[in-house]
Amino acid sequence: MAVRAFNFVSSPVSGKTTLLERTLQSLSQEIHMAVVAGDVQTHNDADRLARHTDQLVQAVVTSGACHLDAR
Ligand SMILES: Nc1nc2c(ncn2[C@@H]2O[C@H](COP(=O)(O)OP(=O)(O)OP(=O)(O)O)[C@@H](O)[C@H]2O)c(=O)[nH]1
Ligand SMILES: [Mg+2]
Repeated sequence: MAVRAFNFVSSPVSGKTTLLERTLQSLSQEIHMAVVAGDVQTHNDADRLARHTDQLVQAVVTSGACHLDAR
């Protein structure tokens, strides 16, 4: 099975989570999508996204690191 992955990284408060919320609202009935939500401190974004999909929304709290490594 082919899995396509997109990595959204941008400045704080630039609209990443809003873009993902709208994408899930629009396409989650047609396309199987899962989200891994990385955050330096909280799982607030994962909680926001979980309201829009029953697909896996995994929060990774990095304790300060500003990006997720693939592993
Ligand atoms: N005007 C406008 N506001 C937007 C847009 N997208 C998001 N916002 C607003 O910008 C604010 C931040 O949006 P988020 O989606 O939480 O941004 P984020 O990049 O996930 O923020 P962090 O996770 O804190 O880095 C919210 O108040 C959104 O409603 C947009 O396209 N236009
Ligand atoms: Mg966010």
